[in-house]
Amino acid sequence: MVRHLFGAALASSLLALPFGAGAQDKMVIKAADVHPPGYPNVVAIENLGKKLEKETNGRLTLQMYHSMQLGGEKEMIEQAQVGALQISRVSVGALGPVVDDLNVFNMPFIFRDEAHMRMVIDGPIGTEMLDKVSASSARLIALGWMDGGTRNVYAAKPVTKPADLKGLKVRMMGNPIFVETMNAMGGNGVAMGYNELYSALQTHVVDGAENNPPSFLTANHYQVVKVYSLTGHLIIPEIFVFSKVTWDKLSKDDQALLKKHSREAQMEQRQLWNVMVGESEAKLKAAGVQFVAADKPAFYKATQPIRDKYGAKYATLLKRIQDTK
Ligand code: BDP
Repeated sequence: MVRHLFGAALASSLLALPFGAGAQDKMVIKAADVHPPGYPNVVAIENLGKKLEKETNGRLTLQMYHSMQLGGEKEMIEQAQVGALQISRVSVGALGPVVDDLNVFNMPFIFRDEAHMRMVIDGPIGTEMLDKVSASSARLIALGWMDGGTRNVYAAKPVTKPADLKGLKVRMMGNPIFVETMNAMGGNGVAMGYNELYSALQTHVVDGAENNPPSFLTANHYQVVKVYSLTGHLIIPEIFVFSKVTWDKLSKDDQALLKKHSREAQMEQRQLWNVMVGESEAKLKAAGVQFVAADKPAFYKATQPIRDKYGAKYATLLKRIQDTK
């Protein structure tokens, strides 16, 4: 009887081994992005995966679900929160409703230019913000930043000044700050997922949207509306986050490895981004898209109420952002 029990216990513990949550187990890290293969953000995360695979002799591998296979960014964030997905690369715009601290980056005309934004995310403020996300109740570990360029309005007609937006329904990312920003700019902001936008443009549910040149190109929105007005109202960094549920199961060494390669991915995406922006602009122009200069100071002035409303609680941080040179 005793022998029998012992034997059974041994057999079950042996059986349990390959399926346990031990630190040395194999793991497939699922990553998701709304963008297609070849997009800088997708490539940088795939390369992070290749490094992990090499350095752990295949124990850790990464599988990329690109092109909105797992839905829009709201859905991707939710899946990472419950551990159905490990890495979500999303716009800070989409994460703002989950981690309010991030909304400081979601205000219009907060960064002087892209170089300024990069200095902020690469420096102490960037690190503090990643830590804030990880320490929040969002159940996400923030690994790194990416460049999301400058967002400009696109529609069937030029938008050079606030009056041009009158009566236009313009899709914005799902965050109240953006809808209010578009309303302040003179249009009617409509919150909608990126995954719904192409058909919304086609069916005139919205008249236009706003984004950087690589997204305008790769999401094929330029096939529907062909005027790209350089309003430059938003420069929003992007972020990639890791599911905390899964993170807590990783060994300290694996966590450190992920953090190290995340910083490298942040820098690699930057190089790819610089190239992609130039290529996208050329392709858009070749496809007949009209690039139009806009009265940025007028849009800056029109959006002052948004900075006043949302910026008050970030006064100290905003000063540090402005002082970053
Ligand atoms: C793109 C961002 C992506 C957002 C998208 C959007 O890279 O993360 O989902 O804009 O507008 O520029 O939703």
